[in-house]
Amino acid sequence: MALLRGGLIGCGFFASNHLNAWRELARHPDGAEIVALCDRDPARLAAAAAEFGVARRYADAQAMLAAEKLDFVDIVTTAPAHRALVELAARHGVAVICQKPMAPDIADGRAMVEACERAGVAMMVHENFRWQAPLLAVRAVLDSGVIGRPFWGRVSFRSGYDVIAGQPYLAEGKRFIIEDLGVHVLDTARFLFGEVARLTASTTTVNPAIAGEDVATMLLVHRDGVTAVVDCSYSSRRARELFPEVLVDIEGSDGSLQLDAGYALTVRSPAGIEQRDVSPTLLPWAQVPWHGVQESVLNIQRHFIDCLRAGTAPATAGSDNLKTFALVEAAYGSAATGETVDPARFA
Ligand code: NAD
Ligand code: 89Y
Repeated sequence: MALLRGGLIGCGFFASNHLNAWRELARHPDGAEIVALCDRDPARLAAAAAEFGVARRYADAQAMLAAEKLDFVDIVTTAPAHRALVELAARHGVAVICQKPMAPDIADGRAMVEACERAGVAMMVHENFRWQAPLLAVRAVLDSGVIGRPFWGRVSFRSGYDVIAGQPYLAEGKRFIIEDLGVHVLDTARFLFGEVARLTASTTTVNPAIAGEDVATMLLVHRDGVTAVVDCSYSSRRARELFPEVLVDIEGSDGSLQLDAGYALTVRSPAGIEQRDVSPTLLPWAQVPWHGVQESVLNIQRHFIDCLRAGTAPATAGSDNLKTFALVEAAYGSAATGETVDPARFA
């Protein structure tokens, strides 16, 4: 079986994780390889090409798509560039992976999904947090039914890690934590508890050096009966720095589960109390503390290739991710007005 051929656009801070994962997937006969790279910054393009041994390089995505025979493009630029690049790929009939957040606003997101649907090309948003091993373990406990019907939950990300050092653009936008990180935590809430009927949010800015909000607390009433608190912060000076762990607490009709600091999963069910270490694998190219995120990058890219070969929709297809994006918009809307909102208003 031939490897699928991909072109990667955007060789910045996060792209090395995609490229390391692609390098791993190229070792599988039913995997994929990156045959061309694109970045408008020549130094970044040259560095990535040298590190990952990709000979074909482009400063312009249009030129890459015109010259290369690709099965997919992997877009790893920041959000302002996403719509134009997704639409370009759709015009060339090439499947797309687009990094999160899918766009600066949901109108652009809808246009991107429509463009791919019209062109008949697959589109996946690179929403990787739900592919982290500890969160997959939580989902498996829910699926097993041992804690019964969930009725309450909390999904929490609290950190003081300096993300601005690696991603300086995060300090500049009017929107910060909900758009950048909350999008993952809200998607995790959807992954665990399903769709949301009502959302209320409160935000604040603690760090004076950033333009957007760095603390957000959200109350989600899910359609299937779970009420969940979803909270995230980049201004938490806690005794133990947990970046980038997502903690989870769920109560159900027959038991409960907690995903605690250090990837410790505790499940209470009618059978008793079970404790397990659900730490992510430290892949050979990964670095602590990013290793759980890095493993999830490999997992989601493998999933995309499997779906492309099978002709099935990825779990975080563009149309699915619009529902997560609607929660982001609903959170900003609620925080601005103080009102509880139905995310369907934004979908
Ligand atoms: P970055 O600014 O470091 O890199 C982006 C690169 O894209 C730059 O080198 C820039 O020159 C290039 N670029 C921008 N527009 C282009 C265009 N039209 N054509 C060609 N090249 C272009 O950004 P980053 O920190 O690597 O983030 C990229 C994306 O990854 C963001 O959307 C961010 O939110 C996301 N991200 C995701 C995770 C995750 O876990 N899923 C983690 C970090 C970042
Ligand atoms: O950009 C963000 C992401 O997607 O995961 C963590 C991050 O790098 C900083 O918040």
